[in-house]
Amino acid sequence: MIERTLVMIKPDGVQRNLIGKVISIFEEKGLRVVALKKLRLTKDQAKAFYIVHKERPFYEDLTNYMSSGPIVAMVLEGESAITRVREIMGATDPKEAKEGTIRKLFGLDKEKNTVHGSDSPESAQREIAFFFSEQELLAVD
Ligand code: 3AN
Repeated sequence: MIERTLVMIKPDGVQRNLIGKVISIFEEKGLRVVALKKLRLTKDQAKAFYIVHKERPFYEDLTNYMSSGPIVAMVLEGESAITRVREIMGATDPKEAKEGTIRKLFGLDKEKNTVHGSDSPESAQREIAFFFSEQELLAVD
């Protein structure tokens, strides 16, 4: 099934000039960019985005980090895009990520792991709407 998913290049990726490299990896695997923007989240926006993690011990650090510098948010589309993107990103901890995954290649630690991808169809729908209006989602034809 053709799906859409929300990907972020986190502050460590933007700061190290990896925007193009990360997008290339997704494009080479057949995913297509249907929306794209660079922005900086406020602390409150980061807290809202990660609200499902509010009870986790790393919530405060994670939301401080995600609001510490610019990020790139994008919507990717493709066959089974939600699971494909998560496979291409690799495990949360770069030390555990498989060879060739984005987090293995570029991730620094569990927090500065370069990319985010939605973990379910429900998350994808919520996260896409968090960043983009309907008019900003341009279907690939
Ligand atoms: P993933 O992004 O792989 O789905 P989640 O959903 O478990 O990982 O965690 C959400 C985000 O919280 C991760 N992307 C990661 O940056 C951060 N995170 C998860 N576990 C930790 C941890 N133990 N310490 C610091 N940050 C963490």
